[in-house]
Amino acid sequence: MAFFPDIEKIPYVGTASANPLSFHYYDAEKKVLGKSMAEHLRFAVCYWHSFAAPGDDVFGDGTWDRPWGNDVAGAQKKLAAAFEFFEKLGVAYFCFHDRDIAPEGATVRETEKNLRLIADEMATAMARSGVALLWGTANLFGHPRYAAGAATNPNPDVFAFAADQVKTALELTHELEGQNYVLWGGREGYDTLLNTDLRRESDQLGRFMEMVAEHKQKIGFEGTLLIEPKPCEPTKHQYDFDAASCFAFLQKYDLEKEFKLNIECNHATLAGHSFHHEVAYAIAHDLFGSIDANRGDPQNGWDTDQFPTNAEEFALVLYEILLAGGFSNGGLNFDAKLRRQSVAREDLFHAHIGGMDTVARAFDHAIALYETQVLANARAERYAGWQSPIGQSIQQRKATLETLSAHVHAGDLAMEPVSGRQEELENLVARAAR
Ligand code: XUL
Ligand code: CO
Repeated sequence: MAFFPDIEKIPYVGTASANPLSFHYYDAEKKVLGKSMAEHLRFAVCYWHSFAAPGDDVFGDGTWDRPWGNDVAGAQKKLAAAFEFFEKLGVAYFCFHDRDIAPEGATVRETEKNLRLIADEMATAMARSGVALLWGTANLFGHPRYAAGAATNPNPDVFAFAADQVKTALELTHELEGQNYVLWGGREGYDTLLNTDLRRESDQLGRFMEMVAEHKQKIGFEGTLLIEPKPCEPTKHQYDFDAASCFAFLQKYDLEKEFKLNIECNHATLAGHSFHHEVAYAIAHDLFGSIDANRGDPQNGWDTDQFPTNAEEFALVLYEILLAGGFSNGGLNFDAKLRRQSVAREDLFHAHIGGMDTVARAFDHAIALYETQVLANARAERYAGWQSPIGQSIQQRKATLETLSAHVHAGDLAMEPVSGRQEELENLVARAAR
C-alpha cells in the first residue's frame, strides 16, 4: 500500500503553473553545458531526517506521521515509503546511516542480521527503481556507548565496537555500489578539557581513519571517503571543526590523499564561515568531495537543518563547484528536516521541491556567472602582475630574500593601491541572476 497515495510523480511544469506539487525551475532533463540538470546536480534525499526521525526536539516528542516502530517490520515499511518518495520526487540518489535503515539488535549478530535483511530488500528496491546510493555512513553518536565519543572514546572496547560498525557499513556501502562513504565525527570532540587528553584523542582518531582507508583498499571500494566537518553540537568542541582543521588533521596523519570533504552549509555557518567559504577552501586545497545542502536560521545559533531557500547565496557555491569541474563522485544531499509543525505527509514533498527549485535557480545563476566569466576575468586581472618577471621568479621558487631586496633597491616598483572592486562585483553577481 502506498504511503503517499494522493501524490503522483512530481512533474516539471515551469513558472507559469501554480501547482505547488510540481517543479517550477528544476527540469531534470534540461541540458546545460553538455549535461542534464539531474547529472549536474546529483540530488540525494537523506533517510534520517525524512524517514527515521519522528519530529521530536529537546522539549517534546515526535509529531510526524511515521507509522513504523523501531523493529524489522517497521524498517521494511520505512524502506517501502522511502523508495516511493525517491521515485515520486524523481531523485537519482539517497544517503543513509546503518541505524536509519535497520534497528540495532540485542547482540552484534542480531544487529548484522537485521541489516542484512534490509540491505537485501534495499538492493532489490534500488535495482527496480534505478535510485542509487550517493553515500552510506555509520551512526557512531546515538547510542549511549558513544557518549564519550567513538574513535576518541577513553575506552578501547568502544573504539573497537565503532571500528566493527564502520567495517560493516563500509562493506555494505561497497556492496550497494555507493559513490562515497561519509564519516561525520558526531561525538569526536570534548565536553570539557578538564577530563580530556587532546593529544591521545587526536592520535586515536588518526589511527581510526587510517584503518578505514586501509579497509577501503582491502575490499576494493572505489568510492570516495569523505569527512564531514562540524565545529560543535553535540559536543562543545568537535575535532573536525571546519575544512581547515580537517586539512591539518589529514596532513598530520598523512591521509590527505585518502579523504575528501563533505561540506554542509549549516556546519559552515556554525563554524563562523559561509558555505561559500568552506566549499571554496575545500576546492582550493584539493579536498572537495560533496555537499550537504541545508541552511541555519540567521537568528538561531544552532544546527536547524532547514531546506535551502536563498538562491543567490547558493549560486556562489555552485559557481565555485562549476569552476572546479563539477561534482565527480559527490552530489547534493538534502541533510535538511521539516519543522516540527509540518505534520502532513505531503510536507516532505513541498520541502524537497522547494530545495530542488532553489538549487535549480541558483544553478542557472551560477551558469550565467560561469559563462559570462565576469568574476573569473576580474580575478585573473587582479593577479595579472604575477606574470611579470619578478612574479614568475617568486612562483618558480627562484627568488630569494636577496634577489627580492635587489629588485626593491633597483626602484621602479608599481605599488599604487588598486581597487578591489567589491561593490561592483557584487552588482555584477546580482545582475547575472536570470
Ligand atoms: C549531523 C550531520 C549528519 C551527517 C551524517 O549534523 O550532518 O547527519 O551528515 O552523519
Ligand atoms: Co550532514
